[in-house]
Amino acid sequence: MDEIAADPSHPRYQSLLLRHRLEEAEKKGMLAGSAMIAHGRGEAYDYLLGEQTIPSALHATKEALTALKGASHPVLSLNGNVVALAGKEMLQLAAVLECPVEINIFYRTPERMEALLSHLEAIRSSEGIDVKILGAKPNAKIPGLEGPRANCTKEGILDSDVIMVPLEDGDRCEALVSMGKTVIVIDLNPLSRSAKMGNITIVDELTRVVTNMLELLSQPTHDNGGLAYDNEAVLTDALRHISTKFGTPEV
Ligand code: PTJ
Repeated sequence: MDEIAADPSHPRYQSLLLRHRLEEAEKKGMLAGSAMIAHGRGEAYDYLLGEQTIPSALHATKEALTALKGASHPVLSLNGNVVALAGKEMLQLAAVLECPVEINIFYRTPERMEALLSHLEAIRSSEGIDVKILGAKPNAKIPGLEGPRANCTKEGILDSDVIMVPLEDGDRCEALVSMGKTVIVIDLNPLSRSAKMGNITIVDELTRVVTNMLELLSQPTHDNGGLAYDNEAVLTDALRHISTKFGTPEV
């Protein structure tokens, strides 16, 4: 990271930090070829959202925590971007929720799986986080998907009742919903197929979501206080926020 990016007082510090994490992960062979494109699309939406957690996203985050806490077999699905941006925090979250994480990547190669697993294993041992990391030996398939992207583990994704899928591909999200799971999506694009398919969609930046979740879980109550949850309303609110950010156009 250059001098400007290393300075927390720099106005773009957070954005530069996340980019730096991706650059480092790229060097270690952890990322898909299109990882930077996906991140850039996320950045664009985040800019339009004002790089903040909007109230409807916090509402969805609380709903997601309620679902994860009430699940019999919750699991957190991790892809290359997620491990690069928030590998440590996802392991910490899984530890608090007492659930496994599963590496489940769209562009699956043995080399990438190895790089992601060893990166997470290193964090787990250096931080002393007691969490099961699944995905190394897939022994099941997600029904309705073709090829290596269908691979998963029975004890993790296949048998899960509630699954959190940050930055998920639309097809896979749809397949998981069709299996009857409660699918929690984290996606800055409220118009993506995953965002629309998910049962609970958090339209917010991944690292902010995980930070919020860890903070909420450290408090005595972290649910929505019985408020009804409507995922379509959450998506509509995010779009409204984006379209009104700069005020109403004059013409
Ligand atoms: O590691 P792999 O092989 O599983 O591949 C991972 C990527 C992300 C490359 C792959 O799933 C992909 O191509 O994803 P998409 O279809 O580009 O979708 C990514 C979505 O995540 C987009 O809608 C982005 O707006 C959104 N996004 C990107 N970065 C973030 C984000 N949402 C929340 N937080 C982010 N940091």
